[in-house]
Amino acid sequence: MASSQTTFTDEARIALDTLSGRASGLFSPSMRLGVTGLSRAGKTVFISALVHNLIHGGRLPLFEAQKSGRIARAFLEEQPDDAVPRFQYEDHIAALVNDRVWPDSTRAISELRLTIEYESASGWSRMFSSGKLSVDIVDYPGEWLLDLPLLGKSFADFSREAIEMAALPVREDLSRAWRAISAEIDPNADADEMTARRLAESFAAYLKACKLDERALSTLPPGRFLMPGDLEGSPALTFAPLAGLGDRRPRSGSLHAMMERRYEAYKTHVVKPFFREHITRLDRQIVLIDAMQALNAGPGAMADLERAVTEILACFRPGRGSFLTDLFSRRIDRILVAATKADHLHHESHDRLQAIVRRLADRAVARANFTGADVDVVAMAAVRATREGTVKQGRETLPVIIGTPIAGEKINGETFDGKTETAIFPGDLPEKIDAVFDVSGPDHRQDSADPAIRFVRFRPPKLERTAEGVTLSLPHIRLDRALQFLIGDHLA
Ligand SMILES: Nc1nc2c(ncn2[C@@H]2O[C@H](COP(=O)(O)OP(=O)(O)OP(=O)(O)O)[C@@H](O)[C@H]2O)c(=O)[nH]1
Ligand SMILES: [Mg+2]
Repeated sequence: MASSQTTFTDEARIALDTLSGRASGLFSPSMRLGVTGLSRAGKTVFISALVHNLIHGGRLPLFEAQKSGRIARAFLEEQPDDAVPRFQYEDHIAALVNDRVWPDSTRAISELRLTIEYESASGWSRMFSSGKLSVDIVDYPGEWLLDLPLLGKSFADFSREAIEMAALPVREDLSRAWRAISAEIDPNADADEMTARRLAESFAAYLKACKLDERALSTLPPGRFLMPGDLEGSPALTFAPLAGLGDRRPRSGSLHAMMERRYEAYKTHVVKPFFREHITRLDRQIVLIDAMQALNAGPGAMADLERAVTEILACFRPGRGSFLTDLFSRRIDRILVAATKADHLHHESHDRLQAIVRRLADRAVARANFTGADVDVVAMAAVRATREGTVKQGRETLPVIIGTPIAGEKINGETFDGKTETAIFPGDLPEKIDAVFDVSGPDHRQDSADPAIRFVRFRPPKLERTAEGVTLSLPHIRLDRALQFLIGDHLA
C-alpha cells in the first residue's frame, strides 16, 4: 500500500513538472544536459571546461555555431531549481586556472544554467526564433549513480548479486573480511542493532577498499556508503546484503526483515528522489568513462567497468515494459559516450581509445535493452593537461606527451615534485580490441609491473596569455565535437 502511494505521488509530481516545463519552454527554450559518470570520471572538470570555453569564446572549430560566428553571447544565469545549490563554477575555474589544481571530489549535488544567445543559421527562422537557448546542467557525486539500478531490484536480488560480485577473482581478497562476518550470521535470527551495524560497517569498508584499490574497480552500490552526503550515520545507511536468503519471506522481527525494510527505505527516500528530480527530466546526456585506469588494470577491471555502464544505461532510457519508463517525463534522444582524459595518450592512440569505448558502449547498449536514442562515441579531454612532442632514443624517435606530473606521482621508481615539466612515453593501446575485454585470455599487458600504458596524473595546464595579457580559454581535445553532438542542432 505504502509503495503504491509513493508511485502515485511521483507520477503526479512528474506530470506537473512536465507541464510547467513545457509552459516555460515556450518563452525560453531550455534543455537539461545530463553529465553522467562514475566517481572521478571527470564530470566536474567537463562542466567547468564546457562553460569556460563557451563564455570565453574558446577554440571550438567543430562546434558549428561558434565557428561560423553565430554565438552572440554565452553567460551563466540564475538556475531554475531554487532548492539545489549552485555549481561553484568560479571556484572550480580559479582552482584550474590560477592554482593549477583539479577540483575536489564532489560531495553534494549542484546545478547551473548556461544561456547562449545566438543567430539562427537560416534567414527564415532568424525572423521567428528567439535565438536563445538555456542549458541546465547538474553535477553530483559519481557514486550516487551506482544506486539507480537498485530501483529495479528487491533486497533478495541485491543480496544475491552483491555476494556473487564479492566472490569474483578481482574482488575476492578485498571482500574477505565482510564475507567472513556475513557467513556466521543467520538471517532468520532476531533483529539486533549491533549485528546490523557490524555487517553494514564491514560491507562499507569493503566498498571503500574497492574504490581505493589500484585495480580501478567500478565499485558497487549503495553509493551513499561511499559518499553519504547529509545521510552520514543515519539508519537508512545501516544495512547490508545477507547471504543464504532463499525464496522465503522474512520472519517478522528477524534480521532479514530489518535489513529488507532499511534497504527499501533507502530506495524510497534516497534513490528515488534523486532519480525523479534529476534523471527523469534529462533531454540529452553525456556518459563520461575513464577507460584509461581500467585499461591499465586489465580485463577484470574492464569487465567491471562494462557491467557498471550497462546497468546505468539501462536506467536512462529503459525499453518498453520497464517499470522505470513511466517515471520519465521526457525522452533522452541523444547520448554521447565519451572516453575522458585522452590527453594522457599521444594522438596516434586516440582512435584506438575511441574504438575500445565504442565496443564497450555497443555491448552495453545491446545488453541494456536500450531503445531509440542516437548514440555516438568520442575520445576527448575536457582539459588538455599535456602537449605532444618527440624524443630521440638511439635511432628511434618516440612520440611523447609533455606535462607537469602531480607531486608524488611515480614512474619507474622516479617520484615527481609537481613543478617540473616532464616528457613521458605513454605507450600504445593494444591494436586488437578483443584482448582488452577478454577476461579468460592471456593478459594483454606485458606484466603488471610494466603496464601497457604508463599513466601518471598531470597538473592542469599553464594557460597562455595573449600579448595584451588576456588568458586564453582552457585547451581541450574534441570538446567541440562533444558540444556539436550535444547541443549543436538546437542552435541551428
Ligand atoms: N588530464 C586530465 N585529467 C582529467 C580530466 N578530467 C578529469 N581529470 C582527472 O580526473 C580527476 C577527476 O575529475 P572530476 O571532474 O573531479 O571527476 P568527477 O566525475 O566530478 O568525480 P566525482 O566528483 O568524484 O564524482 C581530476 O582530479 C583529474 O585528475 C581531463 O580532461 N584531463
Ligand atoms: Mg565531481
